Amino acid sequence: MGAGPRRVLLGLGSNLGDRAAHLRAAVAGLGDEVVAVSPVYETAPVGGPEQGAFLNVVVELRTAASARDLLVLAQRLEAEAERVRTVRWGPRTLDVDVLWIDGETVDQPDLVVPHPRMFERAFVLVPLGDVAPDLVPPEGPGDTTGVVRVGPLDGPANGPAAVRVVGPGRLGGALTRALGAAGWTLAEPLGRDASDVDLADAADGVDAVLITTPDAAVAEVAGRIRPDPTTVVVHAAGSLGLDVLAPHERRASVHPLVAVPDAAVGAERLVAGAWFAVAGDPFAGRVVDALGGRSFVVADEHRAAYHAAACIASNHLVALMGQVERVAGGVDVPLAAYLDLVRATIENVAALGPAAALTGPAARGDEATLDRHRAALAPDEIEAYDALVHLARRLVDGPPDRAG
Ligand code: GSY
Repeated sequence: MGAGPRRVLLGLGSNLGDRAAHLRAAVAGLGDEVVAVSPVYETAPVGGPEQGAFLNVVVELRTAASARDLLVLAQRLEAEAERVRTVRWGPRTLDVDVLWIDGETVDQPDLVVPHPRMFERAFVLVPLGDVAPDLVPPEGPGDTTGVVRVGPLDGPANGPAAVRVVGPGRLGGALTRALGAAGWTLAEPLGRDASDVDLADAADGVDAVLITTPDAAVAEVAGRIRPDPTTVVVHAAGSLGLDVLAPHERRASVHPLVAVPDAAVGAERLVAGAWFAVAGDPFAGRVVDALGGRSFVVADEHRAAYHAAACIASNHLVALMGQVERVAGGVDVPLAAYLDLVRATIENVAALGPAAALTGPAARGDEATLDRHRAALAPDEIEAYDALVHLARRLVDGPPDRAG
């Protein structure tokens, strides 16, 4: 005979795609046995590779389902969220853990209840404290750094928001299109030539103001918006910290690692699973979720280095292609002839990492070939050529010994 209904606690987490939507769908899939859902918390990832922040909730059920039934249900919900198990502990659309079943312990190869790590994890213990405080150890949830309350799962903090874009250039236009397509309300945008525009009321009647002006104008534009403690002021500048958004209380930044040649192409790329650097208010995560993107947090003190890497990945690569075009053009070979090579090389880097993807004379230490190249190059191409040979050698030699 099966057990009667008893209290069950499940831990749900998502850090891929529209995280709040995945959590909402999972809770809906649990049906009318759901008794309580904790608020949503945005939480720094624990374990696994570098990955974006999670949204976590704990759900309380009253159910007669067995422990095994619950595991099957959890796996069905994960499959419905199209979770793909590629990297162990890696990013996932949905993770459902059976945390606790009143009066029952299970110790089987694929199912251990209580969940063996639940009492070590603030991303479990904090939401658990909202729905089942009796299960939280008396000493509390421990270090809760990186666990930020977002709001109720079905509350306004997780649905489509109303935003105003200030500075509708290419990026502002792309964000306007992409967020509009995701069902967000876009208030009348305010021009990027801010000097003749009254920005004082920009925060009125919206959840957030997105400042997409050139970086140099962000602080000045933010300073002209009348602060409203309920409205988040967000910038999209890669190299700037949150300090430039003073005097606003709720500050965030959302920087897409996306090339935006124009608003239409940018909008397409923004919703194609793009990566975003985020910081500050959890509203940043809401923007990324609405776009179905992936995010990582970059603290103010690391912004400049993060942005330098973004420029190397994009602008410097373009500059290098300019050198390819000049050198090849000098012997009447078109740039187009090299582009499949470039694409395949990027694929190799993605699959193997830069060091293993490196081939060619610098990787082999073939000095005679490198000398032939130098002899063939125009004098004003040699400095850049040698700089890149130097970088290739660093990859071959491995990381420098920083101990000495
Ligand atoms: O074990 C659940 C999946 N998961 C999570 C999670 O849900 N939240 C956070 N913050 N980190 C995590 N690492 C893993 S694995």
